[in-house]
Amino acid sequence: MRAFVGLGSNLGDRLATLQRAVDLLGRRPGIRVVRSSRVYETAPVGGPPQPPFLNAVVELETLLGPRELLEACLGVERALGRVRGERWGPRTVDLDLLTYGREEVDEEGLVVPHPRMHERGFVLVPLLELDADPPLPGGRRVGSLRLSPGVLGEVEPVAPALEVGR
Ligand code: X6L
Ligand code: MG
Ligand code: MG
Repeated sequence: MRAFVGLGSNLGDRLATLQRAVDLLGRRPGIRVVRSSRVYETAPVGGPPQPPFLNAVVELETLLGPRELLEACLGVERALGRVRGERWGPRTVDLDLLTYGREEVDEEGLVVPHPRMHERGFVLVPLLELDADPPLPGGRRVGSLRLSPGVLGEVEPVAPALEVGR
């Protein structure tokens, strides 16, 4: 199955952390990282005042089901030393399962497509680099989103795509 995962970091060496996350994800059984978006610096949205993020999106080919893929993402977060503190607070690394094919999943702790993804420039901008017509919550299409002003701003490419398959 084709899936998209959003990556974010706003603590430590953010770019090195995102690259390590891609490396670790691609080493898990049943996951191949197909390609990455460029890396964007983005203003923090929600939560306390906190440093700017680096965000990217990767496209995966996976043999795993959505729950197993979520567990793999959480495993990578733990391997990179993520400590969960305040809700929406700063984090070393965050891996969010955005979409899993065109499947809709709504289970405890696992909602796909990610219910807020279409409102967030730090997800949409890198995702649209990889897929001009991505699955969105509620069967929405990109062309029919009415994005509030600013959603696509405060998102600047700062580095090329993360390396895949190393
Ligand atoms: C009102 C209330 C409007 C809350 C928005 C939006 C809360 C996004 C949390 C919100 C609200 C989030 C990242 C981030 C976070 C990230 C950037 C979240 C969870 N993660 N900002 N904020 N990049 N730029 O990866 O997404 S915390
Ligand atoms: Mg997140
Ligand atoms: Mg998360």
